[in-house]
Amino acid sequence: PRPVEALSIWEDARAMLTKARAEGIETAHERLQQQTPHCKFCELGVSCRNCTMGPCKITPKAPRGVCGADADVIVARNFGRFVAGGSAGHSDHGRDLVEVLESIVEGSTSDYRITDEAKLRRIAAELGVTVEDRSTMDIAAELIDIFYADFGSRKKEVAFLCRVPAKRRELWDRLGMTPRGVDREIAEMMHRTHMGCDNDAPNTLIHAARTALADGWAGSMIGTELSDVIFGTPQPSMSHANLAAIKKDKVNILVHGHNPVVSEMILAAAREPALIAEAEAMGAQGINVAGLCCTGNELLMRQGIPMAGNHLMTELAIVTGAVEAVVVDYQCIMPSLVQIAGCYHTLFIDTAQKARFTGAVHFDIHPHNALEQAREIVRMAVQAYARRDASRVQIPGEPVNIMTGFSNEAVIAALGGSLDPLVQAIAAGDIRGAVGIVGCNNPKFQQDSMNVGLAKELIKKDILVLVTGCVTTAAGKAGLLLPEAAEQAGPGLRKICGALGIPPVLHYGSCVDNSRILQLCAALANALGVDISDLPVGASSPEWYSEKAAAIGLYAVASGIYTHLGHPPHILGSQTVTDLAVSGLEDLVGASFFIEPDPVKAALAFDLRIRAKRKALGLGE
Ligand code: NFS
Ligand code: SF4
Repeated sequence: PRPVEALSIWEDARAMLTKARAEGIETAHERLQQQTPHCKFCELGVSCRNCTMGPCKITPKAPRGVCGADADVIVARNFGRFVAGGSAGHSDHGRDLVEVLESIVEGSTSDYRITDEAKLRRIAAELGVTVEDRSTMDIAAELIDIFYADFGSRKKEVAFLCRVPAKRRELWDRLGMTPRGVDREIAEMMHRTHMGCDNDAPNTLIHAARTALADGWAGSMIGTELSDVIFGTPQPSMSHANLAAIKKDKVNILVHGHNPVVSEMILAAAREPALIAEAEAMGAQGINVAGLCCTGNELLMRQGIPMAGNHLMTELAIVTGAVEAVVVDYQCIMPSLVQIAGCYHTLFIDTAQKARFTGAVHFDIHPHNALEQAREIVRMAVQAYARRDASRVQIPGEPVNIMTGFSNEAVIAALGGSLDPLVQAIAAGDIRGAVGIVGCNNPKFQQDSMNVGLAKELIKKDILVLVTGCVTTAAGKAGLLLPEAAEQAGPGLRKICGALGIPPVLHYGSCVDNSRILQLCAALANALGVDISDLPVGASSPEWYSEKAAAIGLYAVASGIYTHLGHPPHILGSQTVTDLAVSGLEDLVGASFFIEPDPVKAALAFDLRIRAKRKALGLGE
């Protein structure tokens, strides 16, 4: 086996990997080795299983599948479906928030309520809904119709395109990239990639971009905005991160997955005095809810709960032996967690009909029964505390403090009510540009080496970094989400952070919250009267693994944002598709992908890009 030092940059991860090995517990790292070498054809994207004349794979001796599809067509189709999968994940999550809002309006739930009425009204007004002299519920009802329609087929474009700079919208119209409806674009992608439909790789990729844009500017954006309306818009607050977020003397419940709908209820139940008293009666010092992955991010942003870890920490968190329950909703939940939980007293509880795990305890949670079910879950976790084996508990290290809660609303408030000071700081060159570092862990990389390495390099160059998703915990554990981290930044960024008391790396939320970054870029472009592609900004997903990350990368590029990936998607088997991704898209949408596994070189590429964009805007380098 590979030394644990090679697998992760973190002491807490290394300690738990060592413990897992000693206890005979297998993790993603061992399974990666079993799967290596991967199938070359799948890796290059040149295998196809879209019909039963195949499966087919492209080789020099067999350059076409049975139907005649060549490498370009097969790679484009596979990538198109990959992006559709990611867009579906984010967007179905967004739809779940519309359903919760509908339950609130219909009065079929009292567990959820509208927390930020002002935001609801602001969004409604932005989308052309009359808000004067109307009740909040009335406005909400109309908003629900608008958002449901965004998933359908009757619209020419999704609602939030009103936020997009005019130049960009014209470009999308011209290219046939304007997203009309979330479900429509996803369904059309499935249609196009059936045998004998879209057999022109560039054309398929244009639709892949449209599908991704439906995610970023509709599905994800609806998810973010309605989560704020229902659970509150994030405001800066302090919390902490790493496995020491798990407390030795408390009942530990980890919430994992993506949607705040269930995890907010778990937290609410865990804060009820009656359940805390039950925990104390069991000899525990209370109940501790900590987060994993994006559900963790959602609760961290709004409720300040600590983060136990990101994607590659999810298995290792259970290995501490101190977790009573892992409560999951959906996405990025390794099925292996059921087996690992089974090696301890840990309960693995699934809560969504669309994400069931064989061997899990299932709770069918809906808006009308959510809090009651959450109480039952918390009670089970409290009882599990009695079964904890103290001799197997090992919680490594000390937690690292982090600052969280940077919604655009909070940033604008911190800037004194408008984006002008940010625009001025960019114009003056104190902040030379901004890069969003987002996405995952992947056992193919030393965990968080790229995520942290890139963030550090960028802030040195006076480039503000925004993080979401699993990069959050990485940046947090590295101490970068603290105002003190400004000492590691270049002089300009250090000055601005010092004046505002903010970190040089801002936590912007979960992965659907990348829509906050889109909105910020659009607002900056509108303020300057330019297109998003003219801004000195970039995006990166250094250690990405998921279909969702591919969708994010593609909507970033299609929105005009230069985007880095630490390793390529499965497209290298087609020269046409690869060329388009890494250069051809530049001519079409004013941005492209670049692939670079070295964080220092990636930072240099961003630096060059930002220099060029600043120069074109008439700003100093
Ligand atoms: Ni984003 Fe969040 Fe993490 Fe990657 Fe998964 S949790 S939606 S996909 S692994 S960042
Ligand atoms: Fe083979 Fe074409 Fe069928 Fe794909 S669609 S499996 S390339 S015959």
